[in-house]
Amino acid sequence: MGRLVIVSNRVPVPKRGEPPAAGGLAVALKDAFSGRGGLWFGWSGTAAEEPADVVRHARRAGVDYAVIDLSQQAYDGFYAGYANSALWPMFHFRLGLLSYDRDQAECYRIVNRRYADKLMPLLRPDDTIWVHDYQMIPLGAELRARGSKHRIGYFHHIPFPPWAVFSAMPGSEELIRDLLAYDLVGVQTHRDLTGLMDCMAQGTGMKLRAGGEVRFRGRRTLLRSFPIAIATQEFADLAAESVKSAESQRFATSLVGRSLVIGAERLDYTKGLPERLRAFGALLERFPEHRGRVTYLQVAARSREDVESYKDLKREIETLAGRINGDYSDADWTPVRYVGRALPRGTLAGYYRMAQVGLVTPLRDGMNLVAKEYVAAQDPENPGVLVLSRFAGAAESMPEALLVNPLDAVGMAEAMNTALTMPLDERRDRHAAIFRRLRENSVESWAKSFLAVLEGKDGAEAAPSRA
Ligand code: GDG
Repeated sequence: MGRLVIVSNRVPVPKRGEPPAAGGLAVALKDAFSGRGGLWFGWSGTAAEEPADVVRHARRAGVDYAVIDLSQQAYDGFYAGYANSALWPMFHFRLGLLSYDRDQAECYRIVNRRYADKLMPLLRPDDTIWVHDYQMIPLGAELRARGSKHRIGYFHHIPFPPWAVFSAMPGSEELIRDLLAYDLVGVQTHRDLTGLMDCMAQGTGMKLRAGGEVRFRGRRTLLRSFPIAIATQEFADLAAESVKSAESQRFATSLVGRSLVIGAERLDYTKGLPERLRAFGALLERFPEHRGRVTYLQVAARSREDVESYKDLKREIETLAGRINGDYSDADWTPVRYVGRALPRGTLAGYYRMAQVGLVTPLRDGMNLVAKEYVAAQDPENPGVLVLSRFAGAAESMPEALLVNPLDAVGMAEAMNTALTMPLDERRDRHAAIFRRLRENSVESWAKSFLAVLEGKDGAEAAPSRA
């Protein structure tokens, strides 16, 4: 078996003497490398005025890590520009926030070309290449243009809208052709797969074959959904341990017997934070019995602060939180506690376990791992209730959560009230059903099933055709 080569925008290069990264792709792909070794390639996370044109290496447990810097100009155009000001809003159905600039789009392509130039000499003929996410869509085509005959797969972590939305993007046909350079394109959910197939059919004018297969210029591309998972038991153990810490105990004391409602995410307009705050305000207005009895902790980790729409969002959230606190606080009770930075993973896990209600209410989300982590963190004997947006990919596999439309503040307030007053038996039943499903779908099997299809080893599929 050849090596596995992962390409992602950020590379979790392990630092000497530090434990491996605790979250994200590093956990998901930990086992995918074992037994075959590999290479993880991508951006260093550094934008320099004069980027060193060298690929920096580290090697750990059979895996080479290779990263390159970006120039400040490339970073602005590629990352803050086209990827996060045009692709990100479009893929999340937010055409009103889509800001397209031809130079930035060109910069995105130049960066992907540079990645292909730097990656190509590092490849061996029998490598399997797995490219991650929207920052890298053209990479497969760029590698093919340089003669790559490898199996190359692409996984799209964020939603995939139908053609009616996708085609609003200038250059949409080109993006579809880029995807056709891959042997396998994976998305998170059935809903995303429907969007992807619609874009493939309408963007190329071709008919799709049964089973999600496109043939274009002698190449076959498979289209599949692979819902991403978490390391459920590990997270459950982390939460159970963390809740015993002095820090968690201090937090519990500060709640003085009040119920805790929690939300935690990157500060991003797709996550529905203003809508959620308004809904919490509606809860206090319409269900006055909760006044003085519920505390809502919102953790909002900073993200993409150099993108304009994110700055506006921060101001809006601070204003809303301030207004609710102004309207309802007492001398000894603050309804909204707002932490505007990331908390350590263990701390967060403990707080999830202490919360009677987990609010995960994005306007759109590929999957949303917080929804899964919140359920994993609960005490099965006395679990909290997940209030989940129907627009999160996670909703497809969590029908026992209280599903809400985040645009309906009163509906969300009602769901919060239902969650806060739900009898123990019902909470246990709902939790047990979701928890069982989380354990059945491990993060290891997510990576394995993607690679099995890509490498033609899933039994049902023949190996993807070569160009
Ligand atoms: C993209 C897609 C898809 C959050 N706040 C803190 C913190 N987090 C951690 C969470 C979770 C991770 O960050 C966020 O993952 P999500 O899935 O919720 O969201 P995105 O970052 O938007 O991820 C998404 C995902 O890719 C994977 O495919 O599910 O739909 O948008 O693990 O716990 N971690 C720490 N402190 C925080 O304050 N330590």
